[in-house]
Amino acid sequence: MTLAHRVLYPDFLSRTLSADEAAALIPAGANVGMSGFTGAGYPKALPAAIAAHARAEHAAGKPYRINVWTGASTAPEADGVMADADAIGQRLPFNTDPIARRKINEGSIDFIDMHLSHVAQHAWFGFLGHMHVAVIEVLGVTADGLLIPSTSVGNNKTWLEIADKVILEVNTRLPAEMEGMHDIYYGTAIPPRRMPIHMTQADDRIGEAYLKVDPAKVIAVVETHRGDRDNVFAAPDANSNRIAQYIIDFLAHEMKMGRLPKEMLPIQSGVGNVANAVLAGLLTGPFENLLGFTEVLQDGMLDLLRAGKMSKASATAISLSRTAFEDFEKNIDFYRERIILRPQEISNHPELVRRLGIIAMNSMIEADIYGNINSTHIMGSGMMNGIGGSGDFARNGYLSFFVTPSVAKDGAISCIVPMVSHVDHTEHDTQIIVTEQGLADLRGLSPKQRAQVIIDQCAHPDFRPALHDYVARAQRNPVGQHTPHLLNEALSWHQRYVDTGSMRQDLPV
Ligand code: 0RQ
Repeated sequence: MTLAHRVLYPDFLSRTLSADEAAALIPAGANVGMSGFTGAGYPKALPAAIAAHARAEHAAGKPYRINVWTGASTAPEADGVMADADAIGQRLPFNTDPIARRKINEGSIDFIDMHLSHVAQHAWFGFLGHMHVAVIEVLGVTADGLLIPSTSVGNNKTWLEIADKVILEVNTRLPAEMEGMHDIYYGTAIPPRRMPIHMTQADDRIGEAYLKVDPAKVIAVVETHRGDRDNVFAAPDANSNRIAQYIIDFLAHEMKMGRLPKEMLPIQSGVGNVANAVLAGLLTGPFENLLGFTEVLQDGMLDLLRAGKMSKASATAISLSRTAFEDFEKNIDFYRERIILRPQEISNHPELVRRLGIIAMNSMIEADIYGNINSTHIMGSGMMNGIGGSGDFARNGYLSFFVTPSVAKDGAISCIVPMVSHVDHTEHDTQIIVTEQGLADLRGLSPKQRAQVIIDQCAHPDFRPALHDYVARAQRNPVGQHTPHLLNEALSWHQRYVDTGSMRQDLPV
């Protein structure tokens, strides 16, 4: 399909430029809002052109960096190429690209790690500064000038509204038949007296199928003909399967006890292998007519939809492996009836997460004995990916799970520690912690009770004695017996790892 088949608004066709020509319109220092969420719907031609432009400017002795705001992570063709060319000054709100991660941790990219539901509103509150240019991937433009969104919606609605200028990347490879799958809500406003969001079911449609843009702002239309990155997953390993089974057994028990309604509650699932293992477990589990209310729809949820186990899924992005995407394209009429893609301010909205009673499942780096969670930092200082949507769902969900294997780096690191080296989710937001060792249900427990349950159920046996010893000695500390700690030791496990390459106490410090 050519650009002329996708862009039916004649005025835009006359604004067609090459990616290089369009990149040259973005000045150094610009705040640029890009589409893209978890490897879906990101611009594929402009970032490489921006990187080439930056290299040429640097070679001529001119500084050139732009600030890149997206929905969430993109791909090597976007974050990767721009970071490699030192074209990114500031980056928000989430990143998984290894080159960008290295530059963030070296200090050459300023990274702002934000709750994904906050990004759009903080931008239109004016908290982040002025947006100069938006670069948005779309699947087409209607004869009326409305934009057919791509495989992610993310913050595109907001970027199109607040940017001075807009560059549209029209992707002629991704299926135009996605038209009608999106639900763009235009009812958000600045306080005071905001209206409630009228959604009472995860599959309610409350908006419109198209994004709007002021045609006067569109300075370039660029064609691209490439699919999203291949979001491939390893098959769930033994640990992931055990974690998944604990969660499924727990949900079944909660239902039996009358603490979960018979029809279940909508499911949010983070990304990664454990998340996919839980979804795979649901495929053969006892629950029917499931609903998804999540941010990223991955292979596991597509499987549930195809099998009829899940009736509808709401997300802001559809991020699939190549094989799953082929199935999605082939059966697009089936999936269009069952998938709703919304702006991330809605897919992750705390008001909706709480009202709908979402069951939230997210992975973490480490938890401490009292239930504080670190989702983002390695040894307190190095950034991994960012908090993403985990906080939007964890604080407001009906049930909130955090999962991890009990050890990392071949057993050198305990993922259950005396005190987390960075806090993303406090003890107040954590209800259930699960590792391959077991499940700790922390609801209704005091800090001291939580410590016993977390150590006994979730810590690896190799680290349990040292954790119990820490707690026992902390409980003899006269300073405070509510959340007993030994401040001079609380982070010593991390320091030992930094010094020796292992948290194990049998190694010399
Ligand atoms: O490092 O690759 O160098 O070996 O951390 O660990 O076990 O592969 O875990 O891919 O499931 O990611 C929390 C990062 C988990 C992810 C996190 C090392 C480990 C490895 C990755 P290597 P795994 P996963 C929805 C919700 C925040 C955002 C979120 C994440 C690497 O889930 O980014 O939840 N979450 N979003 O070796 C030091 C420890 C460690 C450790 C693991 N305790 N100390 N290193 N590692 N545990 C999605 C969005 O919001 C878009």
